[in-house]
Amino acid sequence: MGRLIVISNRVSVPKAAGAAGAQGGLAVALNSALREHGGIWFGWSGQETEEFTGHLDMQRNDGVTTATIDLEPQDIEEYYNGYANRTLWPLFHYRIDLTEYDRNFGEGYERVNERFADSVLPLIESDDLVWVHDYHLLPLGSLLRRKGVKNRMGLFLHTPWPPTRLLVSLPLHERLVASMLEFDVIGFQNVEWLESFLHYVQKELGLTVNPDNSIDYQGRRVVARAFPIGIDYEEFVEAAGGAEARAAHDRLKQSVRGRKILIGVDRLDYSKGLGERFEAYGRFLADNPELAARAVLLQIAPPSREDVASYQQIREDLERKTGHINGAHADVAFVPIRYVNRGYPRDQLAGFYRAADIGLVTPLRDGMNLVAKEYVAAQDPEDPGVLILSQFAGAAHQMKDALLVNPHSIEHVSEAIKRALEMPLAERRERHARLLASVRENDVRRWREDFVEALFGPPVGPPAEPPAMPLPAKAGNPAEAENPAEAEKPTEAEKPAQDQTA
Ligand code: ADQ
Repeated sequence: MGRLIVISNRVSVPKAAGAAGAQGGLAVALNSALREHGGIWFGWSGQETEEFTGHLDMQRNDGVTTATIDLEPQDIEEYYNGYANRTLWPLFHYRIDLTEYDRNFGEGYERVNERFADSVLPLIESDDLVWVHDYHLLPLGSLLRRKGVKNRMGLFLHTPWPPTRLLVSLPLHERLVASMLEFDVIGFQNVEWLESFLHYVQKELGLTVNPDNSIDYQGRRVVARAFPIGIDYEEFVEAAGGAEARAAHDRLKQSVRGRKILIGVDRLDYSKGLGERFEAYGRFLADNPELAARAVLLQIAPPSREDVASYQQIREDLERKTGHINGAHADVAFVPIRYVNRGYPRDQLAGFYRAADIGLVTPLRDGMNLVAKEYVAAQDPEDPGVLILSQFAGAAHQMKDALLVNPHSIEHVSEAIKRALEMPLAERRERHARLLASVRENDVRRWREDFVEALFGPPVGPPAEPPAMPLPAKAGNPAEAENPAEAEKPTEAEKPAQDQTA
């Protein structure tokens, strides 16, 4: 059995033995996969160097080997702050209004992907499985193929995949997506993003999608599938029952003096819908003065990507909105929104979740959203809180027993808050039991086992049919890839598809 080579933008070096609980769920899952299969986790160190040397910093901690490289300031600006976070991130979250198309970003993105490929190449042995993560590294498979890598390679996208009509606004989109087809397995969070991808592949690249959603491309078969990510359920439930969590729970409960608690926990990102959430809470306060006096919203939102202007703007916007709502509804002994810009250790977070009567998870668009799953896992099953979840979070596909809301409608969210606060215990228990069963079953172990199994794959045979049309090496002209006949056909999105998330 081959080793696993995990490649992602950043690498989470395992903490020393005994401190493993301090890591995030995804890092824990990938580290446990690496321990099981052996292998290496490769990525950017997060550090700057004056001139790129390709020097690999290899470390071994707690049974896992990591290899990291440093990047030049220009790389960080154009690849990370630029193409990844100012072009692809907003575009993939349907925000073409925030998407910046700068040629230098595109060049920096390709340059850094090339640097990743050159640096990781010597680490890959002949029967290793290569597992690449996320939107930072979409062309990496193709660059590795060009350098002679014949291994099975997979890509998992943590974000949504946008509708074709939005994606075509990206210059050289055909080239980017065609490069992804050098992977053997392409994984998405749910069937909605998968269908958007398959629609694009048919309509813009003129390729045929087989009934099992595989794509035959240049003599190989590419598997495209939904692999919904989960949390480390065991670890989280254990954390929620520990002393740290109990202390955090009690501290929060005492501080609100019998009021109901609503909690939001999100990176400070415009995709998380925090502004709309605050407005909805303001509406709830205005429309329900009696209930309002008995509730408090705790919003925990650590800043992220602070070098990008749109992230500075959201921070200012939220500070203004909090001030406005608190100004209108606070009195001398009570502030309706507690807005906290910092991170907390996972066990404390688990305690806060457990203390909260409502989990308010209302992103405008989210690949999955693990906070929704953490909130459910942390509840007391005898007296659980209610999850209010955006219908536009990937998690909504699996969590139909939440109160699903349209986060753009402040009335809808405000009414859901009222309904959650008044929900009888029996209904809360029933909904929670079903949500919990799904969170437990679809945990992060299952996610990575399913993906690794698909990556092992059946022996790759010849494709059923030759590719529908060869792709131009550099598809710069959209008209070249247009195939009107394909556009007329029913798309995969219109056919019943197997939803892995069901
Ligand atoms: P994110 O956009 O970061 O991830 P999410 O899935 O919500 O979003 O994960 C956030 C994680 O950070 C959670 O585990 C949460 O507990 C933690 N976190 C958030 N705020 C915190 C705080 N103040 N203190 C401590 N921890 C905090 C991307 C995609 C998602 C997808 C994940 C995983 O955008 O859609 O679910 O990857 O694939």
